[in-house]
Amino acid sequence: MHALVERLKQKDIRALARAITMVENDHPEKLELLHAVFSMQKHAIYVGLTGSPGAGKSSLVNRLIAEIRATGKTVAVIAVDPTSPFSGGALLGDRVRMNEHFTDDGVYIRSMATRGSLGGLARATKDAVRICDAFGFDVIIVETVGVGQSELDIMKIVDTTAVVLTPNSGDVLQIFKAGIMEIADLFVINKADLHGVGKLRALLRELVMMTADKDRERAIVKTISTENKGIDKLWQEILAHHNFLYETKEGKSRRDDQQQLEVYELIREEIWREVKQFVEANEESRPIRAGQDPYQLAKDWFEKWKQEGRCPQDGGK
Ligand SMILES: Nc1nc2c(ncn2[C@@H]2O[C@H](COP(=O)(O)OP(=O)(O)O)[C@@H](O)[C@H]2O)c(=O)[nH]1
Ligand SMILES: [Mg+2]
Repeated sequence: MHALVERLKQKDIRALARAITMVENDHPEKLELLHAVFSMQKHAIYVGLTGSPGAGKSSLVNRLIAEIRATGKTVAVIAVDPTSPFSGGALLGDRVRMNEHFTDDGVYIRSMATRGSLGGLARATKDAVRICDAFGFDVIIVETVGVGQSELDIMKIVDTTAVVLTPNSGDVLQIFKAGIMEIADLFVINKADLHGVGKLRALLRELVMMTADKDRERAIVKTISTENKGIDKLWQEILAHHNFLYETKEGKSRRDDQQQLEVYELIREEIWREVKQFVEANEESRPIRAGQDPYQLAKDWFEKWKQEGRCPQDGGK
């Protein structure tokens, strides 16, 4: 472990890949690694791009990489596909679209896929972002398909979430239903070369007003990633939102809330792990069967764990 951390400090790219694989696989020494990594963080700019498949997220990321590199900053991209159990499929397409940056040392592209639970993927992605930060990348971009709860969790990792929509696709409704609207910090109308841009923009404006944020109005940016149009504006808006978070009182309190949520989440995970272990250790004598009242069972087991399980003989491990 110590050796791996040292190699990360030396900016060994293979150590970076290895470290991310460790969090992806929930390696037993993961927490030790993350603890070391946490103090190495340099606080990069964390950006998330979400939206329906085919909206043009990967094409946008590819253009953003060029835009960011032109300012001298380095970029890591984490492409997450919760719908795919393998790092193939859609991500293969992403690789092709981001191909031109493969020989650039200032760019690192990594895909992550579901190994265990979706919740686990969100956690692993967050850890991967921190590892990339500790490694020294200036900007970290997370790309994910916006379809459900796991994407919401994944997007909680980043500071600035951009929701990518396209004209005439009906994806606004889908994204609205999935609750993605609430986590959007800015909207991107990509494929602005297609018909229906005005209509989508009007709809988004309405939504932005309806769900008005008292601290800051959310921007709507038009892009044509195939023609490299609007990318500079998109990057400016990302930076503006980042500045809001880090330079204003409202932004600070928002980050505090975020931090609190993360701590609660980690506590929940720990408790869950312990209660589950306790139940499983007792299951043989008191099995859980189909058809039993789950509410009562959950209550009973939790009570039993509080009384007997919290101070087990092995010191709470
Ligand atoms: N007309 C048009 N097509 C685009 C634009 N941006 C991306 N595309 C195309 O949309 C398709 C899906 O793009 P991709 O970046 O893979 O979408 P993702 O699934 O959201 O990552 C590709 O064929 C792109 O070439 C755009 O601004 N205009
Ligand atoms: Mg993609």
